Amino acid sequence: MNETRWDRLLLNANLATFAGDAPYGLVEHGAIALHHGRIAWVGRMDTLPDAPDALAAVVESLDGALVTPALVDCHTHLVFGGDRAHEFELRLNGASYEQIAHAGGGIASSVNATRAASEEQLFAQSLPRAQALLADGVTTLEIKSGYGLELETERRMLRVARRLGRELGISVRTSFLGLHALPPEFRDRRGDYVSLVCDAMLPALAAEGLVDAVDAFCEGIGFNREETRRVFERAKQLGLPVKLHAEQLSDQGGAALVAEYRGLSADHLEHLSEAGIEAMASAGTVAVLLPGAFYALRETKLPPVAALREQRVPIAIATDCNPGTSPLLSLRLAAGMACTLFRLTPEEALRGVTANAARALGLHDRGTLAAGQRADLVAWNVRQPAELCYWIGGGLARRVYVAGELVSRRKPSRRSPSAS
Ligand code: DI6
Ligand code: FE
Repeated sequence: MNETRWDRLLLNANLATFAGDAPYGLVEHGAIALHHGRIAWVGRMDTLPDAPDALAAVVESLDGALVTPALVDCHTHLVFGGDRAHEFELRLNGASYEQIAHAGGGIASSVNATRAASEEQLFAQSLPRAQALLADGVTTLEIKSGYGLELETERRMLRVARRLGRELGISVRTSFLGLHALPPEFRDRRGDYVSLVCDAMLPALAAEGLVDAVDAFCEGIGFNREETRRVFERAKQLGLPVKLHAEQLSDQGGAALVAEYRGLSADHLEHLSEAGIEAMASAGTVAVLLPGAFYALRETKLPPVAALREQRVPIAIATDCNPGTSPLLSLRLAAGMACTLFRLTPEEALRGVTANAARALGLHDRGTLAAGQRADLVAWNVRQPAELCYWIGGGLARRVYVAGELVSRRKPSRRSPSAS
């Protein structure tokens, strides 16, 4: 056997590479070679340097299936105890998210359920959620803490996040979200809680290798700019990148603050101002839009997509998977909602769950199909990229590869849904 042969060669694919200038970076009648966990070659089949069998140990035809980079979900709160279906009912009866939070529900009720759950229970409850995302094409997943609000439970959440990555064989990036809500035991002692987060919790969890980035909820019902700045300063000292829940329910100037720290992303952004956009544009901070929360809260104020485009701020889309405002288990559906609700083009939405989502996590080795990138990719049961945003529901991911290895496989459907 020829030692220099590629591990695997996929033929007859419609490749949405998100590299190059063509719409979607599309390469029709394409081939893609995987070797040692990386993409070794991408291009049109008729430009392959030799006969397929001479080039690779395993050769497979995809019969014209669409292949994309595997999806990257860059904002989730996927690890939590319990659920909040009851609050869903309350909201349908007219209660607002903020009213429920003020009455002791909301994030606080998930904090109680999460504190009460053992590590094993938290893992068992979170695993099916991560599996659902994976089955729908996600192989890189950000997971935040923030339902513990004390050291032990925050640690437990982050350990569960790491374990999900290990056991599912996917990439998990963790964010410490100590400033998510004020824990009830610190009522009237806000400053003390912020000090605890900055001086004890964050340094301890960072030292244990559990923190890849630092996030906060900068909002009227969350933390103000000065409190957020304190945790950002500590993150900076520890050499950790920052990101922020900003301008979700009101304009707090959070986007400009996170841009000042050259943050990875500012997320939500329905109430983002022109000044916030400019600050993000000059800092290279990614705008992460979360249509699941917009939908579930029945918001009406749209994020300023046209202005973000104009200022060339990269846009990413994520599920925000969480028990309160976005119990969403499909990133592909989030991309579709970004089109329908926020008027992104399907190409923008799909870049938003691949290349730009990777950038929002500070990862430069994934999110496009190009030689040298990680071989994280999905072969879909559709032919055209726009179909990934167009179909609502349905398990469309045929095969999911992580670092060149098949991790999830569904029966190939002979036809795309459009042909049936
Ligand atoms: N914004 C969100 O979308 C989630 N957290 C946040 O700061 C919601 C969290 C929850 O309601 O449980
Ligand atoms: Fe969130």
